[in-house]
Amino acid sequence: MVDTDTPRPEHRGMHDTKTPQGANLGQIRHDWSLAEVEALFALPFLDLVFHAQRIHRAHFEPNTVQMSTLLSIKTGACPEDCAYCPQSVRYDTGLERDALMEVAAVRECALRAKAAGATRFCMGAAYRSPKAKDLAVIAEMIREVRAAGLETCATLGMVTPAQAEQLKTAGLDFYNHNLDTSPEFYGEIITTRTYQDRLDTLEAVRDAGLKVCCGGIVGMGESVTDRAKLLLTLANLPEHPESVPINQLVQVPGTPLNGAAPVEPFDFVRAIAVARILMPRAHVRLSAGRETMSDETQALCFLAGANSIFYGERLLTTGNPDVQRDQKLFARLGLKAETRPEQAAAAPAATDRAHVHETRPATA
Ligand code: SAM
Ligand code: DTB
Ligand code: SF4
Repeated sequence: MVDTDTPRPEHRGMHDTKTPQGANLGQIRHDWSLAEVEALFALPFLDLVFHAQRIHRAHFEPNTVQMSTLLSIKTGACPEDCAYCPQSVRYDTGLERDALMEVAAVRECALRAKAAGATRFCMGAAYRSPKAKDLAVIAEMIREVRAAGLETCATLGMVTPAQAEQLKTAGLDFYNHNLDTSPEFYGEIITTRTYQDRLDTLEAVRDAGLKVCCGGIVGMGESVTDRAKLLLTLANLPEHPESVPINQLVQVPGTPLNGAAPVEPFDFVRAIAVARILMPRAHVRLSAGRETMSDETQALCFLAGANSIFYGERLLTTGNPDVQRDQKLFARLGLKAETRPEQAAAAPAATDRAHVHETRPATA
């Protein structure tokens, strides 16, 4: 169990991150228990955010945010039944369908995203899993986006080990595939593929040498325990995802989850903070949901360890704050955009990794 005592002034320093088992918060671990993660969620808000921010500063340059731009390269008519998703063929959301885009058009969008300040370009397709002929075209898109000087990410549904290899060969850097929620709540949201299917795709992606982008959604009617179980599942994977998107549900009329009880902003911030504590080296992305979020809530998310956003006025099919609003927010908070790793060589991150130890379960 995590020590929930509020640190007294004379005890500030390392002591306030000790758990009764002696494990310091901030270690890279893959053996979290549900009780420990639930205890983090139960911490007083300020203690939780304090721990998250301290851990964040031990691993990342503070005040720096990675910026990814999304593009829907194939829109709508998806056979899956994800209850949150405007792109499922099963729900009448009035969304216009679009076939797979032309490579040249994708390249144009990538160049615009780069000019606006993004460092990563994420191509999303409304597939259950990609077909061979589409994957060949997407491989070409990946080559073009890479040649334009951007990191590449794709989210195309389930992939086999061979497909993951093909994407890696094309130059893909990251593959996004979310677990979305806890194994227990999952069946309330999606019935057309299993949690194990998702874990299998993540394994294929990891085995192919791709970086993993995997997170979930808050605000679908799940309990705090479900949020804890989602983050526990991610943290106890053999390797932590390099990128952890925490989405707030974007409610879309026509989807079954339209009208779900909105998330209390502090609870959303808590999910960000726990993700940061459990996965200290991951980029935690404040993902969907920013359009309706106040600047103050976003600032709390950054304080709680979020250090990545989707940048540009569209997510896949729904809105996102426009570039002007984000630039103004960054200026108000003194935030700066993260440069790509190779660009950052001259300015190493303020890391303090000497004390970091990996703790894995014997079976991992
Ligand atoms: N079809 C692919 C798949 O499901 O893996 C890729 C695209 S899908 C839109 C990627 C992720 O976006 C989903 O797993 C979900 O976490 C997130 N997402 C989709 N609709 C959302 C919504 N309305 N609000 C928040 N997140 C959403
Ligand atoms: C992720 O976790 N969120 C992004 C990205 N990965 C693909 C998608 C959010 C989609 C929000 C609804 C839409 O715009 O269609
Ligand atoms: Fe299809 Fe992906 Fe939407 Fe699910 S989340 S309906 S798989 S596009």
